[in-house]
Amino acid sequence: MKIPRNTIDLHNEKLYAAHKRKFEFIAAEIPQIESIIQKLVEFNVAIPSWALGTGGTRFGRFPGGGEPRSIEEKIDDVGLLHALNQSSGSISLHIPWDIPKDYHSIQQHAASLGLRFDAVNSNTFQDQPDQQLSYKFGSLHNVDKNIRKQAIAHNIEVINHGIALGSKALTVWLSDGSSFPGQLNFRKAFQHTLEGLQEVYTALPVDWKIFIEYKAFEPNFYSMTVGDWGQSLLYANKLGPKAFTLVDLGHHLPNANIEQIVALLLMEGKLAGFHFNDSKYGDDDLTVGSIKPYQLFLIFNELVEGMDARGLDHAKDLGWMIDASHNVKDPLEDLLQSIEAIMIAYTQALFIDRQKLNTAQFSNDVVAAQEILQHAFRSDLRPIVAEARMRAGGALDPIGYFRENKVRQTLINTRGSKNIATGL
Ligand code: PSV
Ligand code: MN
Repeated sequence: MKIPRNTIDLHNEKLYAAHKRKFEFIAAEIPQIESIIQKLVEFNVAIPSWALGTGGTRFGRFPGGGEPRSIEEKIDDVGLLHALNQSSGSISLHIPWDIPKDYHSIQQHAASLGLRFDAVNSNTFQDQPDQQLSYKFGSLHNVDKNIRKQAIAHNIEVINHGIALGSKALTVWLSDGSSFPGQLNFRKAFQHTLEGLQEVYTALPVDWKIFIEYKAFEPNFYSMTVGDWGQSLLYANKLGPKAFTLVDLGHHLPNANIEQIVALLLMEGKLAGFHFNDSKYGDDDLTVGSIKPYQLFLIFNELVEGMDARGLDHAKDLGWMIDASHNVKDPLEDLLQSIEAIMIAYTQALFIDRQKLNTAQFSNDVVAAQEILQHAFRSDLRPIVAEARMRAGGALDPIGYFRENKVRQTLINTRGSKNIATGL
C-alpha cells in the first residue's frame, strides 16, 4: 500500500486554518524559527525492521493483524511512516531476521519510497536452525575459539549484506555475559571480545563505522561483557577511529544520568548515536517519550550543545534509530508517536536560549539555569514540528491521517489478520 499524495493534501487542508493560528502564535516568539524548521526538515530517524510487527513478552504475544510478511512489506511500512511524517526515511535491518535476497530490487523498492538503508545489525544472541555451534555461553567472548570464529564470520557476512544495500555502519550488540559469579574470567572474556571485534573492524570498508552497543543486564544477569558505556568506550578506543559507542536508552541501570554520558561521549568524539525507547523499570522498550519526556529533552539539550561545539551536522553525523517493541499498540501508530516525541524534544533543545544558559552556568545561577531549561520544555512547540512536517510534504496529524484513512484495515485486508512478522 502506498499513500496517495492528494489524500495528504486533503487532510492538511482540513487542519490548516487551526494549525496556522497555533504556529503563528508560537513562531512570533522565536527569531530563529526558520533555521529550526530547516533542521527539523533535515532530521531523520531510522526505523528498525524488527519493530514493524507486534512485540511480545516471554508470557505471550497478541498480534494485531496486517503485519508485514516479508522484507519488502517491512520496507512498505517504513514508506508509509515516511510519507506521513517525512522523518522516517531509513530502515535498519537485523540479520538474519531479514536477509535481503535480491539486493537490486530491494534497493530500488526502498528508493521508490524515498528510503535508504541505515546501520545493519548482527545477531549472535540467538542460535539459528542451520547454525553449527551454539551461542549459549556467548559469542565473541566464548572460551571456544571456533565459536568465536563463527561469530566473527557472521558479523563480516552482515557487513557484506550492508555493502550491497548501501548501509554505512554495523551495529554490534552482544548478549555475552555471565549469569553466575565465577562463570567467567572477565579479563579473558574482554580480550576475546576485543580480538573478535578487531577482526570485524578490519573487514569494514573505509567509509564505514562500527557501533558498539552496551547493555547493563539481560539476558545475562550477573555480568555483561559490554555492560556499560565505559566498557563500550574501551573497545571503541582500542579499535580505532571507525568505532563508536551506541547508546540505547533502555540499557542502563536505574536512574543513570544518560544525558551526562552523552555529553562526555560526544566530547570524546565517540558517540555513535542512539537507540531510542522509553522505560520505567528496565529495558522496557516502550514508546519514546511516554514515561520520561524530560529526560529525553535533557538528552537532546546535551546533543545539540555538544554537536554544535564539535561542528557536527545534527541530521547526518550521528545514527538516530528507534529500538522499541509494541505489545499493546499498533506498531505503526506507536512508531509515529515515538518519532513525534523525538522531534518535539529536538525542537525544544533547539529553542533553548544557549547564551542565557551559558551566562547562568558561568555565574552559578542555578535558578536561572533551571528556568531556562524548563521554559523550553514547557513551551508547546508541537505546531513547529507540524509545520516542518507539512512543508516537507507530510501530514499535519500523522496518527489522525492513519486512523481516518483506515490504513491498518487496508493492510489487514491485503496481508491477512493472522500473519506474524519476523523479528523479536
Ligand atoms: C538488545 O536489547 C537490543 O537493544 C539490541 O539493539 C538488539 O539488536 C535489539 O535490541 C533487538 O533485539
Ligand atoms: Mn538496542
